[in-house]
Amino acid sequence: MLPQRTVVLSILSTVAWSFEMKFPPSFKFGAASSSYQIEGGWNASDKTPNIWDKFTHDNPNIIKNGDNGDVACDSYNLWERDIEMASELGLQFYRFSISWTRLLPNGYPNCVSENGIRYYDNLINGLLEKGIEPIVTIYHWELPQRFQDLGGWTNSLVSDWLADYARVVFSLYSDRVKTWITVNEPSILCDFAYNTGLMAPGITDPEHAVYLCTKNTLIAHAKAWRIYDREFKPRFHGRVSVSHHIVWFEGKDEELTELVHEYSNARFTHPIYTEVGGWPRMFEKYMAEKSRNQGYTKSRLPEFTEEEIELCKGTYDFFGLNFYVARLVRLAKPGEQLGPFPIGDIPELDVKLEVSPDWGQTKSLIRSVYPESIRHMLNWIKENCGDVDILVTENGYGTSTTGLDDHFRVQYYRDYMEQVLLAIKEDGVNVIGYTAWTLMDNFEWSEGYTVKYGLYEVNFTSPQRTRTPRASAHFYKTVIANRSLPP
Ligand code: LGS
Repeated sequence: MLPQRTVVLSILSTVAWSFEMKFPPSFKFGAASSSYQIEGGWNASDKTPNIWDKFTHDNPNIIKNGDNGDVACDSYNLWERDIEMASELGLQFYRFSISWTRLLPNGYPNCVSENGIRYYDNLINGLLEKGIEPIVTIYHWELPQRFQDLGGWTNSLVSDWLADYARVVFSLYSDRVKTWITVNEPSILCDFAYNTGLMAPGITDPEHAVYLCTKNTLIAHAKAWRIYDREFKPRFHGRVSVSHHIVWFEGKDEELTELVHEYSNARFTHPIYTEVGGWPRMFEKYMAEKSRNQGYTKSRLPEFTEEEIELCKGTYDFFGLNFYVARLVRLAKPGEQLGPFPIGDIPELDVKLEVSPDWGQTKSLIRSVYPESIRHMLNWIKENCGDVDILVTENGYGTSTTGLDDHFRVQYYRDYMEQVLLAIKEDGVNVIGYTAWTLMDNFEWSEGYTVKYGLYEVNFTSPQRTRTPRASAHFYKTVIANRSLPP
């Protein structure tokens, strides 16, 4: 038995600690997924192929093991189990996405699938019955293939295609869904799909397509946001934003680091969250000069008209942050080999990206484990995007290790959430919630099923796609129940 004094001291320190480590009462905890990564049912009912269906079927060599999302976690059939898991964890919200061609088989708003409507109705209603708020991502990278055949995100018409689709989604579900994400990670969407070609549709055009995509995703988001703002917000009082994938950069050369921030992050945030709008200035100037030196008459970065600048400005009700990556920045040495963007380096800026030996390292694409970086990032948003409500819409740890004892993921969640808490308590950043990526192992894009992020392990060899909670699921459940972190 412990001496009485020790017991009293230990109780006191636990009380003091849990008080300090307590999240504010309004703070919400959730988990996320996306349709292509979990649903399967790729050709069920009247659904037509999207770009990921075609990309995986045509390019098994790009995806690890030639995997695809044809069946994935089979959430098309197992959605009730997904709700049960969300409920077991005590989630306050579940962020999932809608598959465009499951809802609109020909992509256009004039033909809505009854089965598609029903599938998402069931999911939304099932969550609400368990007291879990549905947060819906309208576009998590699954463009109807027929639109890709017309140029996809490089065709400026895409903003109207997305806006029309968004209006259908808002009309169907706004009575029950109050938080919306228009586009998931425009930066990863454009930089991977149109620059490096690692994601569907696999286009490798770092000079032009990537910037057309950048502009078009911003306009598409802005049109969808304005549709909600004008036609739905007065009745349903919800909130709409983007989920931005933002990378934390550090470097000795401050000006270069700022340019890298503008190129990677502010290219997508500056047009939306600043009062002046348009492209971040240093990056805009850099592109104009570089393009001139390359012999182009015009900058490779497409211009915004005054009207477009106004269209995009202020189109947010909160800031959605997907956060995973930190990098050190330095100028490449003459003749130094640069890795492909954005996994390795940034050839457009002649910049080398590295992971500091002071940070934790992983073998995954993300490479860095640096919990303080999320706090830096939250402060960067506050300083650069205004004192806005921030919802962490994704954060998590991917590994090729299987098994239920994922103590490294428990540590990761604990340490990153601690930094979120410090940003709230010490720095006064308005972080309103945290979303774990992800509820269960799923199809991790070009990594196929080899990289696992799940709170629940999924057995992909069993036809039942059995889901089993990992140590991290038990941990997250306790955090949510106590609304506080362990030491
Ligand atoms: O599965 C995705 C998760 C996992 O890791 C999810 O669908 C995406 O929204 C999100 O992008 N996710 C993710 N991101 C890590 C991105 C690594 C990019 C490396 C860039 C290095 C500079």
